[in-house]
Amino acid sequence: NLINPIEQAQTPRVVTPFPAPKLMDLPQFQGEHKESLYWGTYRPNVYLGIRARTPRSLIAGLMWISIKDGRYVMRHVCQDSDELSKYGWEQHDGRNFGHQVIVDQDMNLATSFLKSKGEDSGYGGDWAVRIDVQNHKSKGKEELLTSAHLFFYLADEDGNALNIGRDTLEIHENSLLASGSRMDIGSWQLHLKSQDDLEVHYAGFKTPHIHNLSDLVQENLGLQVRKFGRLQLPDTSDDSPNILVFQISARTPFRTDVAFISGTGLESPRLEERVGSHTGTSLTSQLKEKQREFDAKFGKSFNLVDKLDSESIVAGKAAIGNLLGGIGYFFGQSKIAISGNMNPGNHDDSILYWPAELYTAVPSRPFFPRGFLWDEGFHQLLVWRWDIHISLDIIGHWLDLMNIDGWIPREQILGAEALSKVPSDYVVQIPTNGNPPALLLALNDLVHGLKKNKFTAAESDAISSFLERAFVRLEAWFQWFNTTQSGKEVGSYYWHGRDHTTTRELNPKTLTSGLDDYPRASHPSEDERHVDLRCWMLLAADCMHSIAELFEKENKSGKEYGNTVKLLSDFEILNQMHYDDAYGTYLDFGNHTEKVRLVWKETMVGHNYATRELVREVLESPKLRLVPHIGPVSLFPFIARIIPAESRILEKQLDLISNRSILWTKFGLRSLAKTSSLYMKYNTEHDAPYWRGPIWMNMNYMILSSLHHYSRVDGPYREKARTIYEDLRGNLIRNVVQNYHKNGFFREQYDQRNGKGKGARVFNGWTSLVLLIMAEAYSS
Ligand code: 6A9
Repeated sequence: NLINPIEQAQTPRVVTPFPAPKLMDLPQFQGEHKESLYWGTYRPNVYLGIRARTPRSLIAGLMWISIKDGRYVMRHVCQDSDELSKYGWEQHDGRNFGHQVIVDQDMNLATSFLKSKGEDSGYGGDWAVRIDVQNHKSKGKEELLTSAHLFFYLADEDGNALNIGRDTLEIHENSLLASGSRMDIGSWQLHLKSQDDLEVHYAGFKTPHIHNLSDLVQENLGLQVRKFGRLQLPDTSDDSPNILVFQISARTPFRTDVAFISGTGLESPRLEERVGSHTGTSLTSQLKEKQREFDAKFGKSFNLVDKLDSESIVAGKAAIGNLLGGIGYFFGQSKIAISGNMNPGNHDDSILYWPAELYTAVPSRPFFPRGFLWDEGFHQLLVWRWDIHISLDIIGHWLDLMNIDGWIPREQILGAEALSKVPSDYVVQIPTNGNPPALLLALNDLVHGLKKNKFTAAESDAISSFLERAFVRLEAWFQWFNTTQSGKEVGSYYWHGRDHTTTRELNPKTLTSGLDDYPRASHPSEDERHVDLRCWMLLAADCMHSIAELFEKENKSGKEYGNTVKLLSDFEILNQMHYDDAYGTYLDFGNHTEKVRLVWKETMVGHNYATRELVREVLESPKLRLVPHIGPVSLFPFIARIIPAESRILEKQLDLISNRSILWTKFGLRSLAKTSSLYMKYNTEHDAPYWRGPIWMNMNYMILSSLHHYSRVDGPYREKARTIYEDLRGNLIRNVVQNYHKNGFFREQYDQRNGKGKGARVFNGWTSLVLLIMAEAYSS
């Protein structure tokens, strides 16, 4: 996607791509690799959605009818308000296979996905979907529930016309549902097979607005009900439809297989054989085989045997299954703020980033089905242990989103489907704002793995050539942080972009840090020093140094990184800048007062109206000082392992972590000390505490990882670290696993008072790190 020079002259700098060869153009991402990842369940925002990794794909998906309060409702897009008691990929290998279980009131649906490449297959191979439908009880609802209606659709984002199979009503004689042809894969056919007594109806539509598919089907069906009193698609179509929806109705229980076959020779006698091998008993045995392979690979990758009970292992499989099954492919353009007020929700002007692809895992299918920069770093800690090539592909996509300044937008809202989930105030990305370079956590693991010869030859080659090409981008990324986020003093940093004008927030948020409302200095200023960012910079410098070493780039830049590492890991300087002896921990520094509160004020609007609003009252002038809030931020030097093993400060940190009145709970560590003045405080009238108490898995994982480290290096506090490590590990696993089995889901955070999951449901982003905790897999 090179921009021609004339266009480039007019392109604002902020939307100019970083001028270096793209990672995704590396040979390792072409050819067989690319083809092997072509089709997949890459639409995590719907309960079951398939597409190819191409900007305008043929997409497939599933809807079904459920009954709520005596009314028919359509299920399609993952929505919390659907109140499904369970859904998610209990197994998924990120490539060719997945098995999802869905429980919607009395209905149980299981959806399996299988992909394979045969001799005759078109580009990307063939795939099959199996849907099993059962009723598990039907108290008094017998009549409504003994039959079920599924809607399987195909839609061509490119607008290509799809052909309807010869006669869907005679599906048992002729399994063909639809056919067509595309540039990418050639001719294709969709077949449906079932042993059960099914009825199939269809509707065809021509429209470019594919993200509204649920409405389209619902309206069409509603019309049929009103006109003819039947819940049945009309068996008619617009001319040259690019969307075909097939209604599959049957008495429960039933099973149906859908096979997508592509390539030449679709008219040949082999076709029937190919359909056969993607459906029925042949599909059953292939799915069983894939299931076994998944289990074996799970065992090999995470090695949990003897460590844990079977309940934990089931949850561990769901952790990786859902993370991999949640990987999506997106295409579109971010909106970027260019001028004026840089605060969220207050953007007069925005421009579009270049059209870009993103292959990424997502934090949560129903709530946040899109890419988030720092979340992805944590996701990759799991993914690289499962499949290095998928992981490099994901990290490569992210690094290719870097602009000429070395900036990567934090939240990626690409394409109409993604956009439809985000309130307009939150769409625009601010190019002066950062987000932790957590992708380096994963890259750092890979670099160390390379040095220790942990990978196969093919993996090592892939990682090396990746790092070699990534290096200039990583340098630019480092420079972006080092120049735009630096503080007044050498070796100090702060998250730029906090709002110093707001009068509403009890403590102005720091969305950039990823820890949103975790309290910082009460009055944002240029004098701030954020201890977490300082430690991220150490990690970044250290990672750059290791990569430079690897390629013997012992030149200027390699040395500079070495010097930065020295500076940022200097214990004395760290202590001078951030240590508070009274609290025995590390703290932010800034213009701060503890004496703030929210109060209701009446303000006049014009002459007649008075409105009441909650505003901040400052009861004492702030002054430059250490900011006495204790939480994960205070523990970053511990996380970064800067503290020497024999230091008394290490003992103090361990005491802080294990202190029940401060951070410790039976369910994990709080995100803010119980003793903090802002513990569990609302930030505005509507902004409930988020990182002000509840337990978050990513921070707990990082702290646990360091406890593990200090329990293995010699020193006077080794035993102490070991005991705390084991207790914390046990608490985290027990609570997440119990919640999973009781409520069916992983959650965004856990209540520090009773362990209950809260925030977004189906949060299989970094909460999945519980699997690495089970496996005791940490960075070296
Ligand atoms: C706002 C409102 C439906 C918040 O997991 C993604 C991020 C993390 O990166 C961040 O550290 N989450 C954490 O503090 C979720 C953020 C969602 C922002 C979307 C739009 C949506 O209303």
